[in-house]
Amino acid sequence: MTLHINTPLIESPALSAAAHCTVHLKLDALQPCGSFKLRGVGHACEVHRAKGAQRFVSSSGGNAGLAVAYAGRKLGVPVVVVVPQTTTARAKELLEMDGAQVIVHGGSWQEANELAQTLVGPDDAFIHPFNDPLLWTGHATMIDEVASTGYKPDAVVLSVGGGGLLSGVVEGLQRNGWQDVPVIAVETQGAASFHAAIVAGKPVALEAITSVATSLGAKQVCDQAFAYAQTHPIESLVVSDQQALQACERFLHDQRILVEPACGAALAVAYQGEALSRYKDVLMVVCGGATASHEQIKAWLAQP
Ligand code: PLV
Repeated sequence: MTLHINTPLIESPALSAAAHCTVHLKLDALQPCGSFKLRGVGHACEVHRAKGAQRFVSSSGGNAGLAVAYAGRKLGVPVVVVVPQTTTARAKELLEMDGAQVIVHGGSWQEANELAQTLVGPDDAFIHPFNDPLLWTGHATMIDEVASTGYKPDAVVLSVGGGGLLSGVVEGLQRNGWQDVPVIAVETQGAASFHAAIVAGKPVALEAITSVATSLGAKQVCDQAFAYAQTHPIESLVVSDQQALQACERFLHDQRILVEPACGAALAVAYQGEALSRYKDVLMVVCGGATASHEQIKAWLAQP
């Protein structure tokens, strides 16, 4: 038994037409908490509970926090989530709906995270939003599920925030013998910390996050994501906020599923037309995200 579910893998005629190649969607937007995060977070929470953790502490006002809240409720372990002031009312409402205690602190994830660290007692487990091998091992199940269907893609497209999803997907590719399958790692301008690491030759901190895709807003990627860029074929792409937002709108129209701009970033690469046309068949990781309403996405799109 796992906390995450085995999500549908479907071919999308609409995205295939736009991308000039066959596009398969791994629909992790359909996880119970609305994003892929439950794979890694659920795995980490189960391991910590088995070791006797009495409480889970998280520092994410985003989808990682929602996954911890869900996992805690399912495992009967209390959860406290420290969120920055920038966290949307919707995200707080979802966290509380899952029974988590929400503490608002600081102007960004960094400050919320600092307070969260001080709350971690000897019987608590801290669940990091992206930098933890337990998380990556859980995220890798996404590729196990794809491989178990007998389908092998020519490339995988995904979004990068702190690099946990990227690290998990590469772990999954490698443990299924798919070292030859390249990954296209997509970020938005203003949240492009993986791209900055590739340019600098080492993980570096961005001065600020200026993208609306706040779920991609880790100022620096984890070392593992950068290390994989040295050993696995990974291409780094950056799209604009407008491209990510338009991709959310088109995806809602095409597939009737609402995702965050964080996920729209990866989708935008398919909707751009040319970027994927050199491949025959591409796997699109629809990572999801539950913290942006459709009204919010429309309001962002209307901004100049
Ligand atoms: N969101 C993290 C980290 O934020 C969080 O705290 O929820 N797509 C969605 C919908 C996400 O929520 C995230 C991460 C990502 C993609 C990127 O995943 P990562 O951080 O593992 O690269 C800063």
